[in-house]
Amino acid sequence: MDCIFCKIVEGTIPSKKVFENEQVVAFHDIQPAAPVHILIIPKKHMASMNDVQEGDWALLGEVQRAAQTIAREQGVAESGYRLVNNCGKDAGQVVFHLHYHLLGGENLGPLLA
Ligand code: IU
Repeated sequence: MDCIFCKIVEGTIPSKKVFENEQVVAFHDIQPAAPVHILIIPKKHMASMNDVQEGDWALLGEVQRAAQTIAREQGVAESGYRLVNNCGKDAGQVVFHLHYHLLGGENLGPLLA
């Protein structure tokens, strides 16, 4: 599988991991767009939200559970943060392994400027 995030899951490509359990991994984005910018991914490969199967919804719940934990650990739970999934070309998705961006650490401004 030629997927960079699968390689991060396997550990064959290094990353600065901040969270890992059986189903989910989270690591620092290499090009942070905010003081806190963490990518949270299911270990299971799925290209985008369009590819989520009926049996995967609990897994996405685990991704969001991880986001809650990571936000606390990164110190942004109280100040606030944004959890973003880009799905497909028009949203600017460039890595086709489903992921959520956890962004915070500053006032992020309106989502749609
Ligand atoms: P997007 O939602 O697919 O547009 O976001 C992909 C993100 O993955 C983007 O913010 C990149 O900086 C980030 N990223 C990374 O952290 N490590 C990598 O090896 C690669 C991309 I390729």
